[in-house]
Amino acid sequence: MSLMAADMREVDGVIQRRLASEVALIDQISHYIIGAGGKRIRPLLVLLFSSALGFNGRERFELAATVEFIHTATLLHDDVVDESGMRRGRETANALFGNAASVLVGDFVYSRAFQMMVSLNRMRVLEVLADATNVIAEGEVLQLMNMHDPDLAVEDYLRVIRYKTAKLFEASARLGAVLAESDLAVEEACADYGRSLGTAFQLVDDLLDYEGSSSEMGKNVGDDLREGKPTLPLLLAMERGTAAERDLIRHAIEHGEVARLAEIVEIVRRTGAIGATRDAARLEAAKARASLSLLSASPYRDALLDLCERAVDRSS
Ligand code: GRG
Repeated sequence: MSLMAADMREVDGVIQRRLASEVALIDQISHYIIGAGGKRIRPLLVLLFSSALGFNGRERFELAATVEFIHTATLLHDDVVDESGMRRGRETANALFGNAASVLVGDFVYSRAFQMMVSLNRMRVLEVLADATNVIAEGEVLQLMNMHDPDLAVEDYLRVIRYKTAKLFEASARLGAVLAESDLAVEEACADYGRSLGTAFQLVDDLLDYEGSSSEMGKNVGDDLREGKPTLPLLLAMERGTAAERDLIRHAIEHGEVARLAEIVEIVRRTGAIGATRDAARLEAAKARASLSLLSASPYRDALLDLCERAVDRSS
C-alpha cells in the first residue's frame, strides 16, 4: 500500500460527508465533478507537510478536503469562464448542466470550504486560505486582461500562473506547517516549495495543451489557443520561429483562431518551445526540491521530493 493511501481515504470520507446537501442539483453536480477523481495533489501536500512536521491530528483530513473543495470550486467556475467542454475525461459540468448551475454549485462548494475552515477554529488557517482565494481570483482577472495579447511579457505570464495556480499549492504546503505549529522559517520554506511546485505544474499544464493527447489529459488539446491565451509555449515559439511563423501565431492569439492548430502545434514543437517550457518547469521543480532542506529526512519528505519529478514528467 502506498504511503498516503490510508490518509487519502480518510480525506475522501470527509469529502463525501461534507458534500451533502438537501438540494438535489447540488448533490448531483458536486458528486459529478468530485467523483470524476482528479489527482488530489493539493490535499496530498497538506498531508505530506503536516506528517513530515510531526502533526498527526485528524484536523489534517478536514483541511486537506477543504483545499480540494476550493480547487473544485475554481474548476467549476473556470470551465464556465473558458467555455470548456471536457475535464477529467468527462464532459464538463457546464456542458452537462449549464453555466448557471455550474457557477452556483461552485459557490456552494466554495462556501462549504469556508464553513469547514471555520470549524477548525484557527484564525491562521482562515487567513491563509482567505488570502489565497483572493489572489487566485486576481490571477484569473489578470489572465482575462492578457487574453488575445501576443506581446505579453514572460514575467506577466509568470505572474498569472503564480496567482491562479501556484497560490493554492503554496497555501496547501504552508497549512501543513501551520497545523504543526512550525516556526516561521519552516513555514516559509514549505510555502516556497508549494509556490515553486505549483509554478512547475502550471508550466507543464500549458505545454501539455500543445504536446499532450486529449485522451491522456482528459481535456481537449488546443483549448488555450482557442481562447487566445498567450502561454509560454506560444511566446517562446514566436521568439524562435520565422517571421511567417510568428505572424501565424500572432494572428491565432489575437483571434482565438484554431483553424491552423495542427501547423501551430508543429511550430511549437519544432522550435523547441515545448522543451524550453519543460526546462523552465524543471528549474522551478529544482527550487522546490531545495526548499525541502529544512525538513528532516522522512518518507514524507521523500514523497515531496518525488512529487517534484512527477510534476515535470507528467502527461496528465
Ligand atoms: C472560486 C476562489 C474562486 C475563484 C474563481 C475561475 C477562478 C476564479 C479560478 C480558476 C483557477 C484555475 C482553474 C487555475 C488552473 C489550475 C489548474 C492547473 C487546474 C488543474 O489542476 P489539476 O491538474 O486538476 O490538479 P485535477 O483534475 O487533477 O484535480
